[in-house]
Amino acid sequence: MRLLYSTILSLGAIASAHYTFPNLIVNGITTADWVNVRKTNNFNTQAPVTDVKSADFRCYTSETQATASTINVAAGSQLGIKSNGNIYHPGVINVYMAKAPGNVSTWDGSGNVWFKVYQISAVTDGGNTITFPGSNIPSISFTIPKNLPSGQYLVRVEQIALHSASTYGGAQFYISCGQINVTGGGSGNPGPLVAIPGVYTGNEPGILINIYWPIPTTYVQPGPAVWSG
Ligand SMILES: *[C@@H]1O[C@H](CO)[C@@H](O)[C@H](O)[C@H]1NC(C)=O
Ligand SMILES: *[C@@H]1O[C@H](CO)[C@@H](O)[C@H](O)[C@H]1NC(C)=O
Ligand SMILES: [Cu+2]
Repeated sequence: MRLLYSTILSLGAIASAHYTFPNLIVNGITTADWVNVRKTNNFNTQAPVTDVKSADFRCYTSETQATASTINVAAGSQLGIKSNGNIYHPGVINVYMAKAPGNVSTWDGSGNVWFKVYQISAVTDGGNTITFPGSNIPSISFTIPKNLPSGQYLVRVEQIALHSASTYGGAQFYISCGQINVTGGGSGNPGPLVAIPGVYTGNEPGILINIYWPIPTTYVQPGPAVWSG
């Protein structure tokens, strides 16, 4: 009986566990938890942000007030962002970056400064199926554009979990901001630039959506176009 009870308890813990993004992967090496990523409010609870207009929608650090150490990443190389578990909820991924005017450690990322560098959208086929290639993966990896100007940046990942997104505020955002120093960059002009929060209203067809029934015929990825350099 006791065994059964503790099994049920731990199943409950797993079901509500969610996930965070505490690590970067630079030159193939995974950084330690919350060293190069600002420690988010949910480092313990792993609970998502659901208010796209809240201050925490940017880096989710209102309680921790965290900053991080800045790690060098060469332009043109791969940057990974790792979850503390499988990214198991069905959903899509966006990665945004913003260039700090000075020391990124003391910068809050406010203003129309964010551009999108990467996304993993949903795959649809006109209404038979919808699949999520950005789910059930342990990490996200993308190329820092070769002609991105050198300097210090915030890198913000969001996974938009869509399993309960059919009512307003139901989409769950799993967010982290890392701090990187891009080296050997170029003279590109990243854009379009958006503010975070501000980029979404919560009514976007890719955020307020029932992914189960009827199966969506198309999917519109939230946010601006990816700047690929
Ligand atoms: C940036 O600010 C942090 C926190 O105040 C400090 O520890 C770090 O030395 C500064 N880095 C540079 C390059 O000034
Ligand atoms: C960023 O990289 C440049 C070029 O290697 C270096 O001079 C600078 O000190 C680095 N800044 C930080 C904050 O790491
Ligand atoms: Cu969850």
